[in-house]
Amino acid sequence: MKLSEKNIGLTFLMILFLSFANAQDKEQVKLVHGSHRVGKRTDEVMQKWRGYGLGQFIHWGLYAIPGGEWNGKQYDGAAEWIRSWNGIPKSTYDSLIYKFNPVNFNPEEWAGIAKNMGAKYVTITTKHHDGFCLWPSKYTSYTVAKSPWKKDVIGPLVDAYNKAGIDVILYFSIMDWNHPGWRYDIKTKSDSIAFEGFKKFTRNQLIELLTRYPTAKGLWFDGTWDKSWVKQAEFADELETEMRKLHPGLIIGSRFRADEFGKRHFDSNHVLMGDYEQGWERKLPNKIEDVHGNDWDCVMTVPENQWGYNKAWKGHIKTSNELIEMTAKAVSLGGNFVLNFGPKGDGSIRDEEKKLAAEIGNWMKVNNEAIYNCEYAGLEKQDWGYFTKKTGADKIHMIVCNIPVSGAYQVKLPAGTGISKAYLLTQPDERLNVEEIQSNAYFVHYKNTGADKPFVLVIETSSKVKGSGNSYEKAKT
Ligand code: FHN
Repeated sequence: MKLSEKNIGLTFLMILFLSFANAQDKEQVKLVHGSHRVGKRTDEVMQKWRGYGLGQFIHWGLYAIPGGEWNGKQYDGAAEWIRSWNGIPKSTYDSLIYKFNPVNFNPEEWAGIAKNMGAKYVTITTKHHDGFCLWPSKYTSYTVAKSPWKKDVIGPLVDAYNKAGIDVILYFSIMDWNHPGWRYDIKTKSDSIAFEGFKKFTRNQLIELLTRYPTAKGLWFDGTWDKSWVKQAEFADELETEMRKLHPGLIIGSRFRADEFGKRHFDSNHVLMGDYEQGWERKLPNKIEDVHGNDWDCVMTVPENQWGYNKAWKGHIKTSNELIEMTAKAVSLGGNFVLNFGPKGDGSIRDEEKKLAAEIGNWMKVNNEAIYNCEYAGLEKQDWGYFTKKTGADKIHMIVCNIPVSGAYQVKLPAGTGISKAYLLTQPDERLNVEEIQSNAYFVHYKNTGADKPFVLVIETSSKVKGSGNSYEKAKT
């Protein structure tokens, strides 16, 4: 009797389990061109990428020549989109190629500015939406080779940045306004024929880039949102496989391809497509749940939305303190922060950007310990700023962006963990007073009245001896 009761119980549990598994199964969409992997990449190249913390973005191309202005009129949108404006005929824009002669272009100087800022990687536009190539591509005449400049721009930049110890990622826009085969959608037979030609051209250019610049660590795709490209799940999937084979370790973000149901960034089973999430443009996540356990980077402009050089920056211009805080926030949530620069048409970098880079660099020189090779610390966010944790160590950084007037910095630790030491990053020999205020909650005391920039406190943690410390009674409510 007892046994049969047990059997009934077991059968019931089995049915419950099977129907649960079945329900789970049903939710899974069968995909041929979905994500290639569940979970993060663990190889060395990707681990290095994860530890960069801070990067630089470069938007440079023909659009830098008008700099957001045409015949004395200001274009309202982002300067690199000026070709799409009715106020400027397309052919007139395209003939800017005959004016591309950046006599002040100095790749070593650009790399020096990035290095001094503390950037560990750079993402450079090889070709933006206008289709103009900064390398002498064999597959189009719309390149630097046909400009008065005549020379490759990408090669010298890759060399200069690599020499400065900075890894290079190549930005590539799939959307190409200059190519006759580009379509926003494919509606007719002739669209289809034209787009087939465009696909071959795109493949050729990508293989060309990877072959010419073998030290590049990855490709940063853009202009992939139009229906024409979204419909190319099979082609894009095969191309991704081909590129990865040609260039082992290649890093590709979530913008490159859609699955066969047209889902972008995340496939129809909500799995990230590519090696990191590329959707954080001009915005940051607020909490760790927002990034779903994935790698990600945030790309950010200095004004509200200008990537290419715009003579007249309008609206709010971010300060170095804001950008440092964004870097801290990005790293505290397991991402990288990438700050955009839009060099001028003559190849020089505008003074405002140089100044910001220098200010961020001054901060990074003192505090980079809290940014490089750091990750999400797993602690509850506090109002004074951001926690980052050195990967593989028990050292936690507190990047202070809002100084509490009390001089008391709250920290909540997991049960069984205590603070063994607390100090200012710049004064490791002077211990700060740590006070336990509740179960697992502490104040680190540091009275600072003069800081005009974020600063870093460090706590070292260790396991607590059981039964040590005060006992706290929970409120009965
Ligand atoms: O349209 C572009 C824009 O010009 C710029 O290149 C940014 C950089 O992330 N990407 C596109 C918009 O997502």
